[in-house]
Amino acid sequence: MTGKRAHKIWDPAMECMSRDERHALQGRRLREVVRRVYDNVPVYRARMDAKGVKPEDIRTADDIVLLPFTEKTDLRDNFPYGLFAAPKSEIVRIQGSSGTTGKPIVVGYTKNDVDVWTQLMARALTAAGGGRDDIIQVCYGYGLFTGGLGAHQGATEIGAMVIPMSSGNTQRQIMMMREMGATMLCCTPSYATHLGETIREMGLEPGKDIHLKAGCFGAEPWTEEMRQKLEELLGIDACDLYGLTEIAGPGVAFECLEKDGMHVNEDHVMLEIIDPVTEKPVPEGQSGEMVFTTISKEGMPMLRYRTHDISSITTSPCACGRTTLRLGRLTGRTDDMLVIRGVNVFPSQIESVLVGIRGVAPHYLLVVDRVKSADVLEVQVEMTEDMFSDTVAHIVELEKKISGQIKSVVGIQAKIKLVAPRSIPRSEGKAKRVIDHRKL
Ligand code: DLL
Repeated sequence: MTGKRAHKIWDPAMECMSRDERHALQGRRLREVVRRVYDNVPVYRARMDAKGVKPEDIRTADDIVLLPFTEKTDLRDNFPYGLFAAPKSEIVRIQGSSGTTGKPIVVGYTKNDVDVWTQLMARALTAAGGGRDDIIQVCYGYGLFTGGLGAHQGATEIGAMVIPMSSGNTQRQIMMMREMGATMLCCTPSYATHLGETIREMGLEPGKDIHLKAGCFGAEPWTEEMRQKLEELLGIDACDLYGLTEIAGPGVAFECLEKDGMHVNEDHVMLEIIDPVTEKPVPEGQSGEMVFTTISKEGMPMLRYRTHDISSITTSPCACGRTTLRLGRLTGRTDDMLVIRGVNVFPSQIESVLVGIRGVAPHYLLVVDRVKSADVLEVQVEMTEDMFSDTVAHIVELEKKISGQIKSVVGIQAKIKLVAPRSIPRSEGKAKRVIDHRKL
């Protein structure tokens, strides 16, 4: 949907303050957080000592560059409590993420941390048009994963009616959405697509049987093409939502209805974009690795956390009136990048090709293998029902078209395998888009 609504802002004082004022606030908060971790977390103290940096060296927000980086391995190595900066008696919540291998990572929140996170999500839901008259269905998973509880807390804060469905059981989700008259949806974009398709297959019509107006979708990469598909499928405004367990959970950054980049909650986090190799900042507008520092967290603050997520920022004003930095759509993670025959390929590049092609559905899987020491990429993509019953000649033609477009966008030849509708497994949470046999 392109029609813009009037912009609502949850906390205008913080979201619309001048950039100079915010920079000063960041400096004050950064000084406090650095002092806190230096005094309470031996790992940070040792890192800062090794770099010859003392808390008193941090005077303004610009001094952030003096601080050491933190990596996901630091969370694993210090599992479970090693990075906590507050006594356990002050921690009221644990959240975590399983990651792909080994030990989980856990993060501890004080009461104040939960309140701040709630505010961040209240801002995000308000920016997507949410308010007290809304009925918000949360189908992010509840539990250690931050999606469910994060969206739930924010929705409660704005006074909406929350339907805490958690993930899974698509038929029941749709029944509740219809009967309760849900107006907003929170889940991963891949699951939203699955919900939308199932709604259509059940013969239900958005606008008539389903009354969603907007959704806050995140937790995995998605493309502009996928947004358009989702907006058409469900008749909604689909807003991007970003976050990660280590920093807060969902709400670190969010889109407003301008849908022109995600506003970063800079009064609580500082964002740097660096070249992942040189570790130096890249100019505004250029892509690089996102590095976050939490400046108000008490339980487990993070200094210069290397997310491995890739994006760019702009400080240009947004029509909504917020003055915060905006993040471009995430193009992927440095560790998601596939190197195929020496060419860097992001799954999102392939998604943007596939979603724009008639005859295929937005469900795909990239299978990478090494055959006789050469890398081979197979793109499995589902055909739509009409295509599935079309002639073999048309299917072959479609394969050629997809392969040609992938070649022109990413520069490599991929083998295209058109598969039957609904044959690629659906995910209730984050979609799995890549199987790399070279790594297995
Ligand atoms: O995915 C938190 C979240 C929940 C965000 C619900 C948005 C909505 P983790 O499980 O720790 O936390 O995974 C964080 O997911 O580093 C990104 O790689 C990816 N990610 C999160 N949001 C987006 C997004 C949650 N909007 C990791 N676009 C991050 C692209 C995203 N990738």
